[in-house]
Amino acid sequence: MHLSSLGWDDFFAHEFQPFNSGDFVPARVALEHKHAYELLSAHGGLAAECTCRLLHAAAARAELPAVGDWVVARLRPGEPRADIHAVLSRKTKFSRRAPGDAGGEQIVGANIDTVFLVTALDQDYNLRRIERYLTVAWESGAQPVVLLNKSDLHADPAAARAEVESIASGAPVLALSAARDADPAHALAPWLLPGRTIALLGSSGVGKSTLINRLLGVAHQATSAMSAAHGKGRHTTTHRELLATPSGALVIDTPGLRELQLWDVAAGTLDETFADVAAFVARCRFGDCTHRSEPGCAVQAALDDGSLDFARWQSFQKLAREQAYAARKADPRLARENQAAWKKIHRAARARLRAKHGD
Ligand SMILES: Nc1nc2c(ncn2[C@@H]2O[C@H](COP(=O)(O)OP(=O)(O)OP(=O)(O)O)[C@@H](O)[C@H]2O)c(=O)[nH]1
Ligand SMILES: [Mg+2]
Ligand SMILES: [Zn+2]
Repeated sequence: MHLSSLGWDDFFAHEFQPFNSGDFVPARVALEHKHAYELLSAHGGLAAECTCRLLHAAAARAELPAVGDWVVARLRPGEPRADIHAVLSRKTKFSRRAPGDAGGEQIVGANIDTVFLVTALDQDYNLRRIERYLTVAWESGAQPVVLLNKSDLHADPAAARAEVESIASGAPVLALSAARDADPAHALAPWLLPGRTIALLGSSGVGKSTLINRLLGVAHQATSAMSAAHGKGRHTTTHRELLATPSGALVIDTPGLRELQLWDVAAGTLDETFADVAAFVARCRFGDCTHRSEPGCAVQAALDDGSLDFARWQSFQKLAREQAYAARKADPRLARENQAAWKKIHRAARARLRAKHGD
């Protein structure tokens, strides 16, 4: 297998330079088990593990290999096995806050060019969830494309598509049926290019694996028979896996995400997903407007005259709060500053109260 067909390019060749002298080879992570990996390389498929040194040097889980990563591997003589010595810098990464209380960064996929955000046009359909996915996608560096699957179950897929387009900030939106369309790969051809990496993300049961099988042309991935009663799949896919399509693109199937908590999303990213909201905020009279009751608040005005949808405004606020939370968690200094800022606000409020009551 040629490296360029696995997505290798000048960026990674440059990153690999320090390792060129030894008996190291570059390889790409195709499958991640608990403590083991399957790699694709010029030497074919390799079962691999991290060296103890790499395990100990990694300060956080996110520094260990994830699906889509390029790694520095050393072959074990006479075996289709390798040891992973290092992870090359990532061009892009799709992360979320790990489920549970620990809440560290979890890499869902690395070096992804395009992310297909898959929703189904059934009970799963939810504009607010699509906004959340788009926010994480813009942050990842990958190009988002929204796929509205199961168009066969919707009375007017074109209308749904128009509705999603109105909140998608320019990301392409397609309605399709992975199960019923004669050739679902046709509409996706602009992204299914040789050596390009595409990750499919979305809730369980929306049809990610069904679509991947159609793109591969074989039933490689298990798909679930849905229970018609509640329309939910049961996490049929359990591993993230990178697979090559006949067109030469590399697709990553992922288990359905139950929750997608933001991880370290830069402030500007929310403005990208919510360009319309950001434009209103910019027009408020006061720079520190809280958009509650200040005079000259453009947000309140837009909510009043209906030019800003209330649910969209709530969605923006919710994501902004979550972003602030993740940022505090990721940066203790910021957390302390934030605490100090709150203390100041509370002190000022108490002072105002005292002044009012004259004591
Ligand atoms: N009606 C209809 N059903 C579909 C379509 N695409 C997929 N399905 C069905 O939806 C169910 C779930 O599909 P999967 O491909 O397993 O879903 P998934 O997103 O991979 O789910 P997880 O692996 O659990 O994350 C299966 O029964 C599919 O047959 C479609 O276009 N139309
Ligand atoms: Mg699946
Ligand atoms: Zn305001």
